[in-house]
Amino acid sequence: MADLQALADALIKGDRNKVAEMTKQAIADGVPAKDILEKGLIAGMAVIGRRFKANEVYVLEVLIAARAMKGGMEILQPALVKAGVEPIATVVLGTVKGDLHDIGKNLVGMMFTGGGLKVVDIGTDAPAEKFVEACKTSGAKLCAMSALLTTTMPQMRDVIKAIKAANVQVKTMIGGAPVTQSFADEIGADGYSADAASAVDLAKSLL
Ligand code: B1M
Repeated sequence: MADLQALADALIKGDRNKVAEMTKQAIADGVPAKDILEKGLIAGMAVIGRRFKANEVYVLEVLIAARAMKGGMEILQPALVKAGVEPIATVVLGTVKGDLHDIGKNLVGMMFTGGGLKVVDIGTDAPAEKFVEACKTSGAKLCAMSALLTTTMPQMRDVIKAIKAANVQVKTMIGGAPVTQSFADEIGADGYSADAASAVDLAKSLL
């Protein structure tokens, strides 16, 4: 019988082949897809998130675990669809206009996916209209923005203004090295988080 704790442990170790193998085995054993997702893959990613927050693991380990998660998800996806398991919600994620930094954003995206959210990644250098359009077309409940430059932080205010002007009903959250809670308060963002692990907790609390 499939051991979901062992699946979580393989993900924590970033062992992509083992994660793929064990996901296949769990499906073959008739374990519900939702349990494989929540007690195996998401549980493993949550541990990585906590360790990352506590500085016990570094970016590279998170990337390797996320790659293993992706491998497992590819195998699990058809079973999830068949079982009617929906993502918790859709999140639009992008780096704001004028800003090409995407390592942190991608990490946040991986943690979001690892937390059971569907991510619509609109990339870098994304103008306000692109965020608004993506939120409208995807039916997202959350719009998440990243900025790494002090010069591009004001773009976040523009995105929030554009969302309000278009009357799109989404919560907004921001992050990135120069961003602070007081800046979030100043521009009317619904939330701010300092790192990728907190970002997924914040996203879930906003939804
Ligand atoms: Co740039 N760069 N860069 N750069 N770069 C910084 C950010 C800088 C601090 C370096 C420095 O001067 N010390 C500085 C910004 C200064 C400032 O404005 N305060 C800077 C500069 C000036 C520039 C250029 C202007 C340089 C030039 O051309 N003169 C230029 C700008 C280009 C542009 O964007 N238009 C530029 C270019 C680049 C590269 C292209 C070479 C490359 C980016 C490659 C890429 O992303 N694909 C690059 C890099 C790599 C860096 C540093 C070295 C590393 C950034 C990084 O990836 N960190 C950076 C210096 C540094 O930070 N030490 C620097 C790792 C990443 C995991 O952390 O992105 O902070 P971070 O993400 C964290 C959190 O911030 C948070 O979670 C992540 C994980 O915990 N987070 C969120 C991020 N987004 C979030 C969103 C959330 C929540 C949390 O919710 C939605």
